[in-house]
Amino acid sequence: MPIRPTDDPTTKAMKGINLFHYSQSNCAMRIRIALAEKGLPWNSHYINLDTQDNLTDEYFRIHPHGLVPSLVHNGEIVYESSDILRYLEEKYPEPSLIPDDPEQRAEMEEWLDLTRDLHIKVIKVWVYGTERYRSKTKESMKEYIMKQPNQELIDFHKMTLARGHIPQAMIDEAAAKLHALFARIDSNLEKYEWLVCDKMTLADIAWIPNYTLLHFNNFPFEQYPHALKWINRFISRPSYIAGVDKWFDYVPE
Ligand SMILES: N[C@@H](CCC(=O)N[C@@H](CS)C(=O)NCC(=O)O)C(=O)O
Repeated sequence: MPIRPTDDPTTKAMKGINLFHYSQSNCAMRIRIALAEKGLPWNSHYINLDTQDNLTDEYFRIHPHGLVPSLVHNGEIVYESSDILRYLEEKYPEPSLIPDDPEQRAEMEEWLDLTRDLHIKVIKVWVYGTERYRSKTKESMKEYIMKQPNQELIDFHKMTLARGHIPQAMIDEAAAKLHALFARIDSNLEKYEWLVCDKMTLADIAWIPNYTLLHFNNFPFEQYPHALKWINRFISRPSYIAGVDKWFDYVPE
């Protein structure tokens, strides 16, 4: 179980489920959806990425890279959205969000790992690249470089600030990977009702927020009709409304 050891008395004293999150983070959406699917009450700790709330010393005591989401559950810290999903499943196994069949379970794990491994290289590169978006300024980048230990993230944000932004070849490569992934998702959904079997699992919860993010940039989901049916079914679920839609209207204090 990926628990981050801590001696910090404030963190250790936190009771219940405490989620550190940001409204529009796709990584945070998956945790809010899972909590809603499991019907678990939780305390919201809003980390406003627009004002770099993630770079405070206080938040680094929880997340070693100052990213969202992170979870403090009865004083135990867990970060990385796929690990938080696994943690919640272990602590709160009902209703079950894992397949009964071991091969399908292995595939679910693969989808969880993929969303972690591809977050910067594929999802972020394509989203930021297609709209030439920057979430940092040259000024805010100075503080980011000083505090962020994750070199891949520093390099990514620096690239978005460079004159040519993200090179087109990288964006094209990310697009090709996304198409391959959604073709695979589509073919799975031709066989099953959900991504790895006929039951909703953590794989579905991990991947639906990638749809949320990509569709704002007009990723051509119409090419994947089985995936589109799954998307339409998912986005009308109460867990999606509570975990995603509701937070788009959130105004930080
Ligand atoms: N693989 C991590 C990625 C976390 C991540 O990159 N979160 C983004 C929001 S989706 C973030 O906190 N960005 C702030 C930054 O880059 O400074 C996870 O799934 O938890």
